[in-house]
Amino acid sequence: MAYKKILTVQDISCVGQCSLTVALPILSATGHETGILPSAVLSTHTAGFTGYTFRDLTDDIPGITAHWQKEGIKFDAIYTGYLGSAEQIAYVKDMFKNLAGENFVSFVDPAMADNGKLYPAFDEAFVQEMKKLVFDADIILPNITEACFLTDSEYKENYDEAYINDILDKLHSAGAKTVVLTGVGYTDDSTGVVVSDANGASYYKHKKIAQGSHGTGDVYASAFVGSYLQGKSAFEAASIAADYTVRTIENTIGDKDHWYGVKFETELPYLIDRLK
Ligand code: PXL
Repeated sequence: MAYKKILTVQDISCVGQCSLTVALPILSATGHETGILPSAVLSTHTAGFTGYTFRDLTDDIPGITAHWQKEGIKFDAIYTGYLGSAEQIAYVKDMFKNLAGENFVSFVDPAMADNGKLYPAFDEAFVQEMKKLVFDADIILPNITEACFLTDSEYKENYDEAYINDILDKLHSAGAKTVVLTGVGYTDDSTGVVVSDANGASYYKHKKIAQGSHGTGDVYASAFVGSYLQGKSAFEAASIAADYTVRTIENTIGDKDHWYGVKFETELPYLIDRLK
């Protein structure tokens, strides 16, 4: 098994099973050392809760990274998720340069939108900054909504392969290397993921669970990053992460009180088994 040193940059939603409270356990379960850089601290995530607190940690980041540089700390990979401000995007770009070890891989989940809409904390200025980061990264994991914002494409609920290929072409033309496009479904009862790079695109189709779930983008991206860094190809990692995420959703539906996230913890043994 590989043992990589990863830095993940995303928020701490203290309650709600997303971002760091999902990424850290999943990356640990996939066998990697994980350093964290919290972008913000929220009492809960912003999808469905109201009145949450939000402490932006942008001003702390330069001091933290400067200390790491002084200590000579480098990472095999950096994986970014939900960021606390547009200003943080430039800081992350610097991290890709200053904290990169040998054979470094950067992963960006442009966690900013879903279902055709930006999350409450973000605006068009954030999208413009995010464009600078995604086209600098080795692997990006947008959902269709995020891919539309990144390529100035119209968001559609119903679409065909030509629509998806057009978005992928635009992402690659703008500089994207490997794209893992999530939530791509061509039938009512299926969804899937397209992995696209300079050699072409492959589609992994899987079961769609009717009920929408929060935090599954973070579960998916974390499982992908952990699996990829275990030496799986992007397509294998995308398939493993998809199968794992489906299981976490299936594990949660039926529990009405658990509307805010998925019970990903009890499926970790499955993910670990898939990596053996
Ligand atoms: O799962 C994405 C995410 C992460 N962090 C915060 C969020 C969301 C989605 O809404 O609100 C704070």
